Amino acid sequence: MPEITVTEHLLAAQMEWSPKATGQFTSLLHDLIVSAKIISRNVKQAGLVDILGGTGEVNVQGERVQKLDEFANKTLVYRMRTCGAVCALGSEELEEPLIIPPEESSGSYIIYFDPLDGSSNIDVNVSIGTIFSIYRRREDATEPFRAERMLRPCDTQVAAGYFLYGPSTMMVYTTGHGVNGFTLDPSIGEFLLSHPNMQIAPRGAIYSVNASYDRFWDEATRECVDSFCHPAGGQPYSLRYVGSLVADFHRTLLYGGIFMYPADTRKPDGKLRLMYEAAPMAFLAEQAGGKATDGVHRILDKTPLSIHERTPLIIGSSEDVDHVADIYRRHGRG
Ligand code: P6P
Repeated sequence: MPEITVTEHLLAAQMEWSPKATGQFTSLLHDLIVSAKIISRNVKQAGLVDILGGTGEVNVQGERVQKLDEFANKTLVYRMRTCGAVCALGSEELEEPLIIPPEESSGSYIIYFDPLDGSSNIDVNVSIGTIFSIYRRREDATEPFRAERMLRPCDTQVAAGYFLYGPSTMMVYTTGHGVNGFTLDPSIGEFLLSHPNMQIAPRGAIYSVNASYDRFWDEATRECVDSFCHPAGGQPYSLRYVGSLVADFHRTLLYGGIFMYPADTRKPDGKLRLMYEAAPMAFLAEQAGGKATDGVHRILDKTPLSIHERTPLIIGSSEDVDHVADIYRRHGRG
């Protein structure tokens, strides 16, 4: 099969689905891909450069900022500001959204990103990733964009995806017409189509949750988790947990099963952020035939009240996600 680059794949898809495309989205995706190639290069060198020292600072999430986090955020902010397609951006590393003045960009797109998710794993050489979610602004581009317009219904995403910095660097994304995976060929510096039309099996055999939080869960959540490791009938599921959402979700996308980050007594709204972690993964999951909820309610039916809003996340094979929702409803949720 001849190699197909991600740009060729996108252009072919636009010919089919968006013949009136202006090229803005292509420009945005190009700069996103260049950012990821730069971040990937630095991540691969993480053990060689004294980059592990961390900045000693703490970000808006109260998490220690690693220098790579800061580098990844600066790389993405610079390229999203200058690509000419973006009017506003939200980042895990920025307390406030960045509104790009009309004199700098007449862009029509809003982008959220987690520049380097799972960065606590950098020190131990475990896969980490960049997650992105893209919306299109609604009103006329000449009207100054207002920050409150960042709070979009999650089911209005026009694109979402992630870059996974693992043994190989991958890009997985959707524009609402299925999910496709591309693997970076370092010898030519191109992402090549390696996983066309990715689909999640309706049911899996792996569950993924930080089981050490058992003591903080409510009875319903304990019953959900227990139903996978001690099922009433059939084989127990295997437990796999990397602690890096991009890695745990990517495995769930490929192998099926379920990833859970439920609410608990310390984090009543869960830990993961809606706009740049849960919602993009939910878009991908549904496009691949899977499901994503907060335990009961569909993630894509949510509209945030703030850009860093958190949510519990139950995502993966449709039958496994439904199984969890049934247990929560039996305990009066929903
Ligand atoms: P815990 C990484 O910090 C992250 O935001 C996600 O990538 C990951 O799924 C989760 O937190 C892990 O959290 O509490 O299990 O360490």
